[in-house]
Amino acid sequence: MPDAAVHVGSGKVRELYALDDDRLLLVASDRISTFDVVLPTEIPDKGRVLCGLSAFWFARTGATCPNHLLEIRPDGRSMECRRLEMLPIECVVRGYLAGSGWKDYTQTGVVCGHELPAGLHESDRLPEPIFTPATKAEAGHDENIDLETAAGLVASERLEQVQATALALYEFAAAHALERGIVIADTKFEFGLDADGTVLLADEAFTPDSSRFWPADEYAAGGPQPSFDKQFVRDYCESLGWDKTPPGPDLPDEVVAGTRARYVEAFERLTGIGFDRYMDDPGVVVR
Ligand code: PZK
Repeated sequence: MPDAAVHVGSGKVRELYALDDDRLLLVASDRISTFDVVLPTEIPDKGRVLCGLSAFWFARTGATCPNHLLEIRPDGRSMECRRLEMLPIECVVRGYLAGSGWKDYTQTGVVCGHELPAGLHESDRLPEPIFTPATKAEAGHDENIDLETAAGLVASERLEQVQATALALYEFAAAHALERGIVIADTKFEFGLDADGTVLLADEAFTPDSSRFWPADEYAAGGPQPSFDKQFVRDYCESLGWDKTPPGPDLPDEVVAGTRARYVEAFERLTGIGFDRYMDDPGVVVR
């Protein structure tokens, strides 16, 4: 009998288990967070959508960068992956000016050392995508850092390599998504090294939890954009006047159903695969 999986870590909405010395199991739950708080109500199949999307992108970007995916379990939410030595930086690519990028720009005109043109507005598309690394905070928010600081954490040759890889991955996925009506405004990657020192893409990739997905048909720069996946949840929470400190509110059935439908819609648009087919046979996304 194989050894039991040993729990080795928890994220806000994911769990990590060790299978053996070389393999981990990354399990995507149906938990949802908003305004940095995990809510008491789950969104059915959210974890399956995110796991399936990650696997879809891993299968289609393997030529640009090898990745940690070994297989998806039949439950559709658990990914067996290679155990790597993770690089100690978050590799963020921004194609649009939002979140902390917009905040840094308003204060200094600079984002992670990139001097951007004057006069940009919130959510503007950038002249070209920029690589904006961040530290991995144990608690609280990741902190944006410039390339020199990042090079002190991973060595400058390694940084050049992951920067070029991250930009290439973003360009590929953002173009694919835009053809299907979704703007990927920005995205976060994590990379790790295998025993040979090869860089692999790890964690999740191009999911709505690791990226900002915006509906392309509603895109209008000059202010914040609606979230493709979480907007019903945000609107409901705002309508309550909740102060955004834990505990978060329970979600009513119609908000749960509407949000589940948006996750499924993102999956089906991006993959071109019916979500029911994925539920039947999760391997369908990697073939
Ligand atoms: C790894 N995390 C993030 C924390 C989660 C996820 N392939 C890998 N090898 C070694 N370590 C990791 C990975 C990956 N991916 C990922 N932390 C370590 C994390 C908590 C829960 F689901």
